Order: sequence, then C-alpha cells, then structure tokens
Amino acid sequence: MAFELPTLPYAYAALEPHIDARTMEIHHSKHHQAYTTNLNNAIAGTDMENMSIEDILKVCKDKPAVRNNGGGFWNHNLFWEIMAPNAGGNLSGELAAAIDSTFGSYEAFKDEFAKAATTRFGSGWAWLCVTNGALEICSTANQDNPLMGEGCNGTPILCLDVWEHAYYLNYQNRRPDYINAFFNVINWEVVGAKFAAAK
Ligand code: MN3
Repeated sequence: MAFELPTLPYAYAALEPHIDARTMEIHHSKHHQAYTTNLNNAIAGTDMENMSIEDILKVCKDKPAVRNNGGGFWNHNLFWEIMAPNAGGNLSGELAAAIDSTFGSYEAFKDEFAKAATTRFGSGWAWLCVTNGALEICSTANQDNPLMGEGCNGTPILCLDVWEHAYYLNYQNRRPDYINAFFNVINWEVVGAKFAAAK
C-alpha cells in the first residue's frame, strides 16, 4: 500500500495573485511528488509499509529518509488542504473565539504566526497547533512537524511552508511579503473543522 500524491482541490492558478500558478505547479507536481515517491522507497520492505503516515511520523526521528520525506508528504497534504481561492477573512465561530482569547485578537494572532514564519532560519514550516486543548504557534526546521514531537508537540491545524521553493519565483528574497499574502488564501472553514476535531 503505497502513499499517493493527493490531487489538488483547486487549479494551480486558483490562488493567484497571492501564490502564482507556476510555483504551485512545481511545488505540487515536482516537490510534493518527490517526497511521496521517496517516502514510499524509504519504507518499502520495512514494518512501516503498513502503518498510517501519522504513526510513521511518531517513530521516524532516527530514520532521516523517512523523517524528511514522510514529513514532506504529510506537511504538504495539510498545506494544500488549508488553502482555498477567495478565502481568508471569514474567521468565525469557536476557532475565532479561541484565537481571540489565546492571542488577544485576530491581528495579534496574525502577527505572532507571521513572526514564527519570518524568523524560522533557513527552510521549515510555521504551525498553529492544538496542544492539550489550547492553541499554540511554533515553527520547525526542514520537513519536521509537531506530530514528531517537534515544535509545539501538538496537532497541527494550520501550516505555512517557508522553504524558498514555496515562494522564490514570485517573491524572491521577500519572505515577509509571501507570508502576508498567505493570510488571503487561508481556508478557515477547514481550519475550524480541524480545530473542533483536535480539541
Ligand atoms: Mn514545500
């Protein structure tokens, strides 16, 4: 049972002008495909072949090929899912209330998440997690993620890829501009459902 590259739930151009079509195409069809293929190769013939990806992430820390490619596979699955065209801004309900009570306001949450994404040195991810029922922001290096016990060690409900391959074609060295644009494509409906399930 091999892992498969998921089909994007929208067209490559759907997130423009915030994330350009060429970046999306290369990111999904080349980068994410490579993580998927290399994960399958790394677990072939091992006990991990019949495990869920979440279970694999819990036990792969001393297996670099599985850690890097399993993380890459899982992280991008979440990343595509929590974005949508014409999204952003529609934050309401339980998650909105939790963001207000945890961070003070949506703007304060935005600042803290952007700071985690901006200050991650080199390649990695920024996360919003549910840790013991509470919201928490963190970042991780490379393709590590909180399910491995890295960062805030909780259940990720929102993530942002800050590897250069995620933004360099359109934004070059301007990572803060890419981070700012990301808030226009967050699918809060999906993130809210993940919050409800995780807390
Ligand atoms: Mn990536």
